[in-house]
Amino acid sequence: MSDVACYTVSIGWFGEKNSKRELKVDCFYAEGTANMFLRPIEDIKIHVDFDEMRVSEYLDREITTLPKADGTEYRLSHMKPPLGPRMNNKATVTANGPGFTLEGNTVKWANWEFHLAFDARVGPIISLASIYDLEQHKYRRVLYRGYVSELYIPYQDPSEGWYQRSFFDSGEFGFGLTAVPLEPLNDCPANAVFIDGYLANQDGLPVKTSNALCIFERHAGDIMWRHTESKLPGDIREVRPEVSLVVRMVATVGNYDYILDWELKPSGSIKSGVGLTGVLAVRPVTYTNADQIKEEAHGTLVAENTVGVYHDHFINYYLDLHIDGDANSFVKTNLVTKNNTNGKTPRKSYWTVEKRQSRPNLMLEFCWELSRWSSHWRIRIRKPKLDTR
Ligand SMILES: [Cu+2]
Repeated sequence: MSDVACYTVSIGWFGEKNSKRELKVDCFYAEGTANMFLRPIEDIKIHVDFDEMRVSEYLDREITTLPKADGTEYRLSHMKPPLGPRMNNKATVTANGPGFTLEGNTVKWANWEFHLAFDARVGPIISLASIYDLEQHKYRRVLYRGYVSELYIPYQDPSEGWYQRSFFDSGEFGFGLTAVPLEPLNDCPANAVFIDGYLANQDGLPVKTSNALCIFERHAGDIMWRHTESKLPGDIREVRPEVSLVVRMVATVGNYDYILDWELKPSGSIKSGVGLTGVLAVRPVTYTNADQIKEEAHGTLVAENTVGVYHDHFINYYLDLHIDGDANSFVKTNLVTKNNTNGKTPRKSYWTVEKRQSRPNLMLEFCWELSRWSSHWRIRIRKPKLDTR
């Protein structure tokens, strides 16, 4: 019994005329683990009337299955090798040097290993990204190849001089070709390491872009994972700080500056982001005040005689994921509401998840759309197609 911990939960209201000051008691079995929430003692129903201070309902005639304690421990101090106290240090190396190593174009940091390339068209390419599995003692592939494959920017002014303004910032200008030298301390933090980029010009001669890429550890003060357990004796508090490795490049395409970030996290996830900054492409107009606009302006009056023209930025990603090999598929989940009218339970509706699986072995192209003037994000997933190369 000393390993059993219980707490009270509210019982809800399902239309009863007279309800009591009653609570339900849920119990857990903490034997062999501190993760008691993974060992619920299900199917024992205990209701307590708090006005009368007595158990008002008790039912234990159901068969109870108790999930095993193995593999549920989260306290580093209680984990066996190769997990255990040292695991945390792998992600927080920072005191001496950059915390990662660079051999040729291979980056090793914490439990990650990946190849970094600089391409004339798409800029940074992350490939062969693998994460070290401490239990299996080997690297496991996560991403075969990933990059921003294209940006499509159609402006929405059909008038003369503007109707043809639809840009492919990668294909027409080239993210690598428009990469600009990164400024230490401003474009990248003090702990960043810079890498020069080399491309071939039209005569085949090498052209150098100094500080084209930077790599740095990000300690943003965030929490990767935490839990406090106060229902067990001697409060447990486990916290892992979020530390990640960022690869950054900036492409200045005309008036726009794109900040391309690839962020690798010790949890095994990869976060990619494109930051949009720079200056606006504007159209001069005769108006000085929005009240003077009578016909369609195809934009927003942002200053006297100045319209910021409506447009989108469609950001396309090439993501060839190889999570533990190439037998991957993409599953899209939707929430579906279900009505529950069988009378077996007081609960009348709930939602469930419907999953749709795409073809296996696919290459995904994601498309992020950012509508500049509506602060509105959408994610579209193109019909998957096989990578034939
Ligand atoms: Cu824009």
